[in-house]
Amino acid sequence: MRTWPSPHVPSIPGRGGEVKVLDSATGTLVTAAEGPSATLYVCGITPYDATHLGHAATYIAFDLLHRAWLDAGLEVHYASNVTDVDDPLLERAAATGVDWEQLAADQTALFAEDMTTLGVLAPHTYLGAVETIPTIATTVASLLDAGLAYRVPLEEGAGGDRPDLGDVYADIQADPHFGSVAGLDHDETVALFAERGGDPDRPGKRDPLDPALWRRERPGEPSWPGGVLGDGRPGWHIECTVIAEQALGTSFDVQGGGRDLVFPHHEMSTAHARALGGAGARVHMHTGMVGLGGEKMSKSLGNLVLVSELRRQGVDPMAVRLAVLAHHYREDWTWHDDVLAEAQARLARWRDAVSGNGGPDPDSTVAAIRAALAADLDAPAALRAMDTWADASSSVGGDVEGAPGVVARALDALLGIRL
Ligand code: 5CA
Ligand code: ZN
Repeated sequence: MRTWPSPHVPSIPGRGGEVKVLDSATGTLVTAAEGPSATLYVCGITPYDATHLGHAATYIAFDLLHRAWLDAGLEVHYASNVTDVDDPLLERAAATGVDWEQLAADQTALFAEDMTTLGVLAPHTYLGAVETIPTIATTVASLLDAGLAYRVPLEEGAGGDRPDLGDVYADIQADPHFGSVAGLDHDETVALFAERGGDPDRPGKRDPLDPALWRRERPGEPSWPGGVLGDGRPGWHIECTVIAEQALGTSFDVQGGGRDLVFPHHEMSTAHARALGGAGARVHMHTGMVGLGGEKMSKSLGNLVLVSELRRQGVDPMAVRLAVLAHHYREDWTWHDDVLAEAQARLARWRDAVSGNGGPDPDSTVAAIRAALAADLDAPAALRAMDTWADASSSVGGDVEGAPGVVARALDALLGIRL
């Protein structure tokens, strides 16, 4: 999958400290990566209705982590995926009468444009589900061989010319550590599983929570050769397990996404990683949900504000980024016009403050921004530090020559805000 061009990260004097983040699996503050390298997997989009502000907020949050790691001198490997075939994408294409591949291609391209304008560093490995199908099929076959997965008989009409080969499901009871990510009890999880794309009532499953690894061909659905599995397409969770493993190895530092992915997606993809003999992510990070009009902003509800629509209206993408950064990444918050207006005013104040040659001493401001980011990516505190510098610059001025350039480069490198 072609990625977007990464923005340039200016080099700034000094070095940031070790980055600590809240591990949502344990609820504790942990070192995000021990170094000297850092590995990050962030779940990518399912390409329809992209890019709404909830998506933007999630990718900007992990972009802060990426930038803080670079500033601390770590060598970062960032991987992500595009779920370019899955039930919700096919359902949307069918409902709107468009070709599913065209929908996925158009929305993936739009997402890349949005990420570019928002100044998000591109992943180093960026893989679509479709292009990864051969590896996923081999992996699922290996889980069947190991007795960690099983076949479920198909309904009448499914399975093409090999209806005897069923769908394949993972056996979660075989995993003693199942539950390590979300920490929910079994009954809570069954309800969530049904709500978030799972099929607890499918006859023939050993446990209602067992997730699909391979779905055999169905009339009207796309399918690909699956070798011993029979033609079909991959399940969602195994897609991320395989792509993360291919890019980063069987164990890596951080897996991230929005909080709606904690269960089932990250619970299941981590369980699959263990079934394959790895550990998956050492740290799990989840962003809060951005809402609109009192509800989570979501494609299924249709209450969306799209980044591309704001761009079309002439809104500066840096104001959108600043509006997102005014909220801590773990916070749930609501998008409304005031949030954008405040960010636009702030951006104008900052631009004004860096327009001269001199200003207040920048060093303590850069140090405060670095410290805020190292402490669980506290972007709002970083913005307040810059506000303090900008206020001082406007009210009392300052005589440090080149100070505006220093703070502007630090904002660009650390927060991705280009003034
Ligand atoms: N393709 C899968 C992940 S493998 C997927 O969840 N795609 S998505 O397009 O539905 O979401 C992409 C990312 O945006 C996910 O990390 C999701 O948790 C996050 N996200 C979706 N809605 C919101 C929201 N309202 N607020 C914050 N993040 C959100
Ligand atoms: Zn994922």
